[in-house]
Amino acid sequence: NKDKEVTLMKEKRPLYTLKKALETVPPPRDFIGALRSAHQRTGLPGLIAEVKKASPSRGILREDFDPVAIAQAYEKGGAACLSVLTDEKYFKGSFENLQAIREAGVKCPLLCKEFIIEAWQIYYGRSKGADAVLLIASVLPDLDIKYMIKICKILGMATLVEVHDEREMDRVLAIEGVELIGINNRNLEAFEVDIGITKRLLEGERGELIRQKDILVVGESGLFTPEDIAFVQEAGVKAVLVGESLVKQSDPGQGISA
Ligand code: IGP
Repeated sequence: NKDKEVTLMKEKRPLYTLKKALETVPPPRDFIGALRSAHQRTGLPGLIAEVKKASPSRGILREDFDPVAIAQAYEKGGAACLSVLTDEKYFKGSFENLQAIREAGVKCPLLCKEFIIEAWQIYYGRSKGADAVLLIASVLPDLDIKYMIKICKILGMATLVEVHDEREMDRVLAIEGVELIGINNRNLEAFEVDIGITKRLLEGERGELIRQKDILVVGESGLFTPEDIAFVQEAGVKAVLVGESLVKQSDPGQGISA
C-alpha cells in the first residue's frame, strides 16, 4: 500500500535519516553571540580555542592528546568557543571527539572543523553536537556557500566563512547573510603563515564594508604570542582562532591567560 511505500522510500534516503537524528540532539548554542560578548566583556578578541591533535605541516602536536581534557581545560581557562577538528585524514580528528566533548558537558559553543563540500556534512556535524561549521571559500563556489548558509540558519547554526586572499574576501563580502568571516593566515597549499594577511585584507574599503555590515572577523592560524594577538586586534579582528600554541602547553587552559 501507499503508506508502506512512502515509509520504505524515506528509509532509503540518507538525508532523511540524518535529519531525523537531529530531533534528539539538544538545540544549538549561539556561537557568534559568545564571541561578541567575550569581546565586549574583556576588550580583547573573543577566543576560539582549537582541539587539534596533528596537522599536515607540524605532525603530531601532542603525544598524550585527550580531546575532552583539552576542551575542559580551554573552557576553564576562559575560551569563548571551541573548534574541534573532525577531519581524520590530515588532522587526525574525528566526529567522535566532537560528540565526546559535547557529551562531557562542555558549555562553550563548538565549531565543527571539517572540509565541508556537501550539505549532508552539516547535518552530520549538527547530529554530533556542532553549533557552527567552517565553509572554506577556496573550495566552495558562491552558490554552495549561499545554500549552506541557508541550511545553517534553518538549523540555528553559525557559519565561519574562511578566506585567504583579496579575491576570496570580495566574493564572500558579496554574499548575503555572511556574519562571521575567518581570515586564514596560513595558505592551505604550502602551509606558509603570514599574520600580515589579516591586516592586508582588512585595510581600506574592505574594512569599511565589514564595519558597515557589522561582520565579525576572526584572525586564524599562526598566532602564538600576546604581540601576535595585539597585531591582529589592531588590524580589526574581534575574535581569534588558536590551535597549536595552546594545544602544546602542558596545561592548555593556562595558555589562554598568558
Ligand atoms: C589554528 P594554529 O596555527 O593556531 O594551529 O591554527 C587554525 O586556524 C587552523 O587549524 C585552521 C584550519 C583551517 C585547519 C584554519 N583553517 C582549515 C583545517 C582546515
